[in-house]
Amino acid sequence: MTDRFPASMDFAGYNAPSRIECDIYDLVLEGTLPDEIEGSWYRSVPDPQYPPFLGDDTFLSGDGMVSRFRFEHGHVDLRQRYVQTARFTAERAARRSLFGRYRNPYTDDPSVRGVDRGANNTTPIWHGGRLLALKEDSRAVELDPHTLETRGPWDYQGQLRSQTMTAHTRADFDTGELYFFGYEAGGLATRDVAYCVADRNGRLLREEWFEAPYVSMMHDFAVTKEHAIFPVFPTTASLERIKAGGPHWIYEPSKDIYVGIMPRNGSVRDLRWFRRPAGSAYHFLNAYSEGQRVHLDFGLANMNPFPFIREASNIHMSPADIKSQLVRWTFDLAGPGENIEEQVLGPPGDLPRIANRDHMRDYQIGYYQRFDPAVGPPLVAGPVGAGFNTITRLQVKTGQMKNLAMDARSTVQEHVHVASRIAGHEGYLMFVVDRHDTALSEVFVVEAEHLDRGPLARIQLPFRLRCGVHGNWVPAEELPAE
Ligand code: V55
Ligand code: FE
Repeated sequence: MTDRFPASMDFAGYNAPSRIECDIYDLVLEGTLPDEIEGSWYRSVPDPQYPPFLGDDTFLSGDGMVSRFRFEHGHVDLRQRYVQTARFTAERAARRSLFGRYRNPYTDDPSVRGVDRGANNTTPIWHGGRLLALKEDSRAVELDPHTLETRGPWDYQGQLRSQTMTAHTRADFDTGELYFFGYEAGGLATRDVAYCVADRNGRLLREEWFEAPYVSMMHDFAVTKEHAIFPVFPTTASLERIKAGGPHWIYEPSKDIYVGIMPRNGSVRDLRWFRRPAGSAYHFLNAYSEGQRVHLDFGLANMNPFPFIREASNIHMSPADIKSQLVRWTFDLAGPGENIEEQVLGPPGDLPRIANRDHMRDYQIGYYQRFDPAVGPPLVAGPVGAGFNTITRLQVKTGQMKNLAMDARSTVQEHVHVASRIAGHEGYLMFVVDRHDTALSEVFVVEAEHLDRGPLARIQLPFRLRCGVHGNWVPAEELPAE
C-alpha cells in the first residue's frame, strides 16, 4: 500500500506528483502550427514514484520523467517515460522509497548502500547522436530518442573520470562540440571540478580537473568562443554535516563569490579567479569575449531561491525580501586585481534561453521568465514555490522589452527556442502553461519576435503536466529514422 504524499509545497496542489507514463497521439490543437516546426521537444520533470523515505523531501529529488512532444506535419504527439535509473529500479522493486535526504547517502535505507542515487531529472540533451538525461550529482543516462526507453548509464565509453556531469552543458553551434563540467567530481563534498569537452560525435576530447575555492553548488557555467567561466556561489557543502545526516547544502552569506576564467583551449592551470561579496545564481543567459574583456549575463540574487536550502541555513526571509536583477558582469583579463564590473540589464527573473546560434558570441536577444505581481498573486508551481507568470523578450543592448503575461490563475514553465528556416525570422518559443483552476495544461507556441501577440497555436493536454525543469528542441532531421 502506498502512502499519501506530504501536504508540503513540494508535493501538493499543482506540485502534486503525476507519475503518468503515456502515449497520446494527435493532441487537440487550436490555431495554426507553422509547418516548419518539425522535430521533438524533450523536457525533464522530477516526478517522485513514491512518497519520501523520510516523510518530506525537496522537489529536486523526484525521479526523472522525460516527456517528448513530437511535431510532425502539423500533428503533435506526447510520450512520457520514467528514466529507469538504478534508484528508480530499486524503489520500484521495493514498492517504496529507499533514498533519504537530497544528496545525502548517509540517510538511505541500508538495503541501497552503494546504489547510484542519480535521479537524472534535470535536462535532456541531444548530442553526438545520443539522448542523455542529466542531473548534476551523477553521470548521464542514455535514452532511446523515439521510445524513451532507458539504454543505461553513459560515461563516454568508460572515458569519463568525473563521477558527476552538470545538467547545464554548453554546445558550440559552429563546431558541434559539447563543453561541460562536473563538480564534486571526485566524490561527495569534494572541491574537485572536472572540465570536459566532447567532439560533435560524442567522443570525449579532454577532461582536466581543478579545485574550486570551496565546495559549491555549481549548477551552471558559461563558455565563450575563447574562454571557459566557472562561477562559484556560496551555497556550500560539508562532508561532516552530510555524514551526520544533515543537509548537503547551506547558503553562507559570509563567503565571497569566485569566478574562475581560463582560455577554453588552455589549461586549468591558467584559471584566474575574480571575486566579490556573496550572492546567488543558478542559470546564465549567455557569455562572450571581446578581446581580453569577458561578459557574463545572468540573474543575480541576494539569497538562494530554494526554501529548503534557506531553512537548512537557518535563514528565514520572506520571498518578497529576496532581491534579484538581470545583470552583466564584465571581467577584464588585461587589468590587475579581482574586481568585477556590473551593469543592470533587466528586471528579476530566471530560466534564461537564447537561440542556439547566439551561444558564446555577441548577441542581441534573450528570453527569460519573471514573476510580475501585477499579473496575479503567487501560485505554487515548481521547486522554488511561486511559479513564473510572464515571459520576456529582452534586447540586451537597449533594455527594450516585450512581455507575454499569463492570466491571474496560470503559471508558465520553461520555454524552449525553435529556430526558423526562414531568413530573418527569429524563430518560435514553446512552453507549458499551468492552469491552476482546471488542473489541465496547455502548450503555447509563439513567435519569438512577437511573443507579446500571444500564441499562434495552443495544444491542449488532457491532464496536468507536473512542472518540468529544463528542455531542449531537436529538429527532425537531427534524429535517426524511427
Ligand atoms: C536545480 C535542479 C535540480 C537539482 C539542483 O534548478 C538544482 C536547479 C532538478 O534538480 O538537483
Ligand atoms: Fe537549471
